[in-house]
Amino acid sequence: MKSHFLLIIAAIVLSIVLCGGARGGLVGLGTITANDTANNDELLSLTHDGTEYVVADGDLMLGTTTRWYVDPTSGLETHWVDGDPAPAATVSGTSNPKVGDQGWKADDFIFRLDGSNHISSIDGIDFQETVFPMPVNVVFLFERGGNDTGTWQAILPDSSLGAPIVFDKASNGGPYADTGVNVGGQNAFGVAFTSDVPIIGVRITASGHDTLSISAPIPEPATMLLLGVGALLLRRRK
Ligand SMILES: [Ca+2]
Ligand SMILES: [Ca+2]
Ligand SMILES: [Ca+2]
Ligand SMILES: [Ca+2]
Repeated sequence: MKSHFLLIIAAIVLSIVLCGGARGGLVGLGTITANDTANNDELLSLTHDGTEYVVADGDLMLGTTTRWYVDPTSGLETHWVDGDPAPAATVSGTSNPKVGDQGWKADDFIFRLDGSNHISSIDGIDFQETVFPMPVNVVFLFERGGNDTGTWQAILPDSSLGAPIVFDKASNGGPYADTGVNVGGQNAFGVAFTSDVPIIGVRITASGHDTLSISAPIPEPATMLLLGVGALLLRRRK
């Protein structure tokens, strides 16, 4: 049992060392249970890769989501602090930046609350980042409508970014799956982002994208150890 465990560690460490960088993928996430009413919608559980994650059992953890724009004057990636006035739109083709649809509204399991959609919107701006308190290798996201295009990137333990992974609208063959939960006139669409190396978060560059909820599984103790070893190795390689 012990040597078996060590072999698994060795195999994972080797694959991380040999791997040039984070490789990931996006896969639709359609099997969920939720409270679905006219004015309040909330995730209760989801299934991914044969495992069920139940919110009430504490199977999922939340991160910290922030919204960003590229300042047209300085060219710098700039954090739009929740509550600050809206910057001028930096991306055309989507609606204006939304003051009220702040990052923290992605960091829960609520899709709609008391008649208002409960989203982090990157309408009119460049990207959104979510960072988790410990390394993970899969991230679950629900988006209103599944009708945006853009890229996902892993945020690695040394804060560098993985290669962009392009996604399309669900109606155009994109990876989102329709959960069937009606959130104020558009359904919640679910997607899982998987990585073959430990990541501490994700960047989503997709102006117009509205995150209802983003979460990740709380790793089992053995997995946590492996993710921790992998994260350390990734950091030391830099
Ligand atoms: Ca509903
Ligand atoms: Ca929410
Ligand atoms: Ca949308
Ligand atoms: Ca939007």
